[in-house]
Amino acid sequence: MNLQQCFQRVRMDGFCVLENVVPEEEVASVRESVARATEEYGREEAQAKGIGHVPGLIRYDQSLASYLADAEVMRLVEGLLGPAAKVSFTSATINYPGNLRGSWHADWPFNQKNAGRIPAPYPDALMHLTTLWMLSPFSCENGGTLLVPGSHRATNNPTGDMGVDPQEPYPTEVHATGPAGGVLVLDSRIWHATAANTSDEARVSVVVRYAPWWLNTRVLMPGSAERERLLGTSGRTENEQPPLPHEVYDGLPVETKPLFAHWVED
Ligand SMILES: O=C(O)CCC(=O)C(=O)O
Repeated sequence: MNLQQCFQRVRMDGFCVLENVVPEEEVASVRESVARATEEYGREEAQAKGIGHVPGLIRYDQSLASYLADAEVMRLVEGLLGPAAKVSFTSATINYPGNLRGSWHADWPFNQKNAGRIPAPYPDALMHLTTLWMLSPFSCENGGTLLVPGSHRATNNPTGDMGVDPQEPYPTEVHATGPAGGVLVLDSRIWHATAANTSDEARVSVVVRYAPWWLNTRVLMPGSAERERLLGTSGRTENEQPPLPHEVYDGLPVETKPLFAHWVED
C-alpha cells in the first residue's frame, strides 16, 4: 500500500498498514530488546491476563526510538494531524500465547471509561492516532488486532454504554495482519480489541500514539494538576505515561527529540 492509499484507508476505514518501516535485518533485535524490557518492567495486572504491558516504554528501552520519526510515518501522521505532532504514549504490548480476547474500545481520548476523555457524542474529526509497531508478524492466529472497519466515524464506542456489548464478537470485525517491521495505523476512534493468541509464539508490538500539537495530554502525566483534578472529580481511572529523564531525552536521535520535548522530567 503506498502512502496515498494509506491516507485514503485511514479516512475511509479507520486504519492502514505501512510496511517495511523497521528494516527486516533490524526487526529481530528491536523485538528482543522490547521483550527484555517487558520482562523487567511489565505490569503485573496485565501479565495476569497474558499481556506484557510497559507504559512509557521509551523511558526504559530506546531500541525503537530512531524509527518513530521515520519520514514516511511522519508524512502520514502530520498529513492527518497537522504540523508539530507529538508522541502521547509509548507502550510495549505483547500478547503471550493463550491470552484471551479483550473488550471493544476506542483509545484515549475517546474511551469513555477514562478520566481524560472527550465525552460522547464526540465530533466526527480525526484528533489522535494509535500506531501498533509490529515487531512480530500480525496474523489471525497470533493476535492480530481486532478492528471494526469504518467504526471511527461513529460518535461513540462500546465503552460508552451505547448498546454494543464490548465482550461480544462484532459481525463485521476483521483482524489486522501484516509482516514484522510494519506499522498498523489507526484513527484512535476505531473500535478495536485485543485478539487471542492461539499460536505458540509471543506477538510483540509497541503501541505508539501521536497527538496534534494542540491536544492536552497532561492528564497522562503522573502527579500533574490536570490528572489530580480529573481523577479526583470523576472517580474514573486513567492511563499514565511516565516522563523521560533528561539523560534519556538527550540520548534520543535528533529527529525523534521533537516528538518527546513536551514529556521531559521537570
Ligand atoms: O494489542 C493489540 O492488538 C490491541 C491493543 C489495544 O487495544 C490498545 O492498546 O488499545
